[in-house]
Amino acid sequence: MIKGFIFDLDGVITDTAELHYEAWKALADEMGWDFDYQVNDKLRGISRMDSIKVILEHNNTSLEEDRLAELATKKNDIYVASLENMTPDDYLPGARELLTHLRTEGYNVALGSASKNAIKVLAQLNANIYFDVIGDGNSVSKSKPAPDIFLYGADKLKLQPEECIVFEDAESGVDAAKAGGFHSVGIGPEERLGHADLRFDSMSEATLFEIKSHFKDLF
Ligand code: G16
Ligand code: MG
Repeated sequence: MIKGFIFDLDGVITDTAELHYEAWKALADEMGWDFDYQVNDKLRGISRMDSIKVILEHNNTSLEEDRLAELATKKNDIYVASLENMTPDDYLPGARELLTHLRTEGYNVALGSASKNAIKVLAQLNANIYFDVIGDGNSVSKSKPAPDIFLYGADKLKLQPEECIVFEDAESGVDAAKAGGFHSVGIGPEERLGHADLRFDSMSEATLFEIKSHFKDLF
């Protein structure tokens, strides 16, 4: 029986991919690295340090761990500054409606994000009210595709993985949900999320009615 929902943040509740792109692009330009939207898409759901490694690999370059951390911090400063412009108008269409519906129906809801800036993003959106538990990039050490962040959320909600549905926009996020024994809903294209139990092109289609219709034996 489904009792809880665990939401990824970036790409599910709000679209920060563009802000991450702009911050990585500014760093890449300064460093003379090649970086485009295709590379940016590979960074979906993965941690900041893993992201910079993907960018370096794409450029056939390597750097010492200390220097990597320094540059990742530089990118993060640019990203965090850009969050100042985020407002409650920046939910992805349909996200706030679904969160509100889950609240009124009394479901348990957790955040399961890889971001260390999740608290800041939730504050900008005024979204704290929708979550019983916040799991972010500071809650666990192993990032997606490891299931740890979702297991953390379920544990804090006092639920078993099979009692929860995870919402994800990243391939590695659906992998993580599956590895942990959760039901999964993918938000995005078939090429990226074809392995999710249920998939929608966007959050505006992800209504509680549609979810209940698909997982009908579990409600
Ligand atoms: C998000 C983004 C990733 C980003 C990661 C870490 O994960 O999708 O692109 O690299 O957070 O973010 P930060 O640098 O803010 O710690 P999620 O899991 O919310 O999609
Ligand atoms: Mg995401």
